[in-house]
Amino acid sequence: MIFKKNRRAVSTAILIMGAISGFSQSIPSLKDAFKNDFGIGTALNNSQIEERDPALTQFIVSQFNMATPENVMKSALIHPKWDTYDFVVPDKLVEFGKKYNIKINGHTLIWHSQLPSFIRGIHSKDSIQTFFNDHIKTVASRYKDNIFSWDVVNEALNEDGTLRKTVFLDYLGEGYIAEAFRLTQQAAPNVELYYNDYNNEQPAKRAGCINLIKKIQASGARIDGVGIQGHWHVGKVPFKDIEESILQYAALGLKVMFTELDIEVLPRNFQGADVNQRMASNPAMNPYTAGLPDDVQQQLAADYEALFKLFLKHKDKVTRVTFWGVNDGNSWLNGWPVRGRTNYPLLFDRNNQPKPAFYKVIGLKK
Ligand code: 9MR
Repeated sequence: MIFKKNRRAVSTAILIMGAISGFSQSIPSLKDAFKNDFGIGTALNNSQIEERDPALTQFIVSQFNMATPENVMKSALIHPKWDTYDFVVPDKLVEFGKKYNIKINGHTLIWHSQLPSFIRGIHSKDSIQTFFNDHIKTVASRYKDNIFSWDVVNEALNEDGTLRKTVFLDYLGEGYIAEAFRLTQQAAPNVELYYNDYNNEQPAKRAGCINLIKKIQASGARIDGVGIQGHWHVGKVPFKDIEESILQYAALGLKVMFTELDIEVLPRNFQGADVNQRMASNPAMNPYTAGLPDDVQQQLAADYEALFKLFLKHKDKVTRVTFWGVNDGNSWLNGWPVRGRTNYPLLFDRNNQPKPAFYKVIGLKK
C-alpha cells in the first residue's frame, strides 16, 4: 500500500516536473525507437552540458544516446592561448556521457573556423606545424579513453570539390589532412576517426570528398567514417544525392553519419553552412514569429519522414543521425545567416514538445 502510494507520489512528481519544463513523460523515445538501426544524437551547448536545467537533462537523456559538443571542443575554446588549454566544460561533457550512457563525438580537431586568435599572429610554417601537432596530441590524448569518435577534420572542401584555402593548406600543404588522421590515431588509437562536411552529398563536393578520403586511405592512416552534416532546407532536401552519397561513401568501406541534421524553414538565398556567409535582416526574412503555418509544418514533417525512411533503408551503412540542437529554441539557425529570427528546424518545439515531424519519424517504427 505504502509502496503504491509512494509510486503515485513519484509519478505525480514526474508529471509536475514535466509540466514545469514543458514536456510529458509519455513522449516516445527516439533513441529507443531506432535502437536497432542507428544512434540518435544531439548537439549540446554549455548550459545543457552543465545540467543547469535538470528537467531538460532528463529530456535529453530520454531521447538521445549520442552527443556532439556544439562549440566547447573547438580550438578557440579548448586551446585559447599558445600554451593554455581549457578542459573544464569538455571534461564535464565527458562526465555527462559516462553518467547517462551517451556516446560522445568530439568536434572538432582541425577546422579553419573558430580558431584561437593567436593563430593570426603566426606566420611561419614551423609554428603552424607545432600548433597543429601539439593541438591534436594534447586534445586527442586527453580523451583517448572516454570519447567514442572525433571529427578529425571539418569542412576542408570548397563547393567545387577542391581544397578550401585555409591556414593549414597554406602552410602545411594538402598532406595536412592525412597527417591529422595519423596524429589522432597515434594519440587515441581506440577512437573512431571521421571527416565531416556540409553539402558533401552534392555531386561536385562529394567527388572532392571521395578523393580526399582515398588520399587518407592511401597514406596508410585510418579513417572510419564520413559525416554529412545535413543542413537542409524545407521542400528542397536533396534525397537522390543523399542516397547516392550513402552508397558511394559506404563503398569506400566507411561508416556514414548524418552529423548536424536540421531542416531550415526560413527564406535564404544560398545553400550550405558557411558561417562567414550572412544576409541582411528585414521583416520579410523573419515571417513566422507568431508560429509556423500549417502547410510549412506539414512539409517539414514530410521531409523528415522521407529522410528517415531513407536512413532506415540504408541502416546497414548509416550508423548515427545527430540533430544540431535539442529543440527549435536552441538552434543556431535562429541566429544565422540573419540574426534574431524565429526558426523551426528540429523535431521538438521551444517547450520540448514533439512536432508533427517527430510523430512522422517515430511512426516509421510502428
Ligand atoms: O552551432 C554552432 C554555432 O553555435 C557557432 O556559433 C558556429 C560558429 O562557427 O558553429 C556552429 O556549428 C557549426 C559546426 O561546428 C560545423 N558545421 C556548421 C555548424 C553550423 O554553423
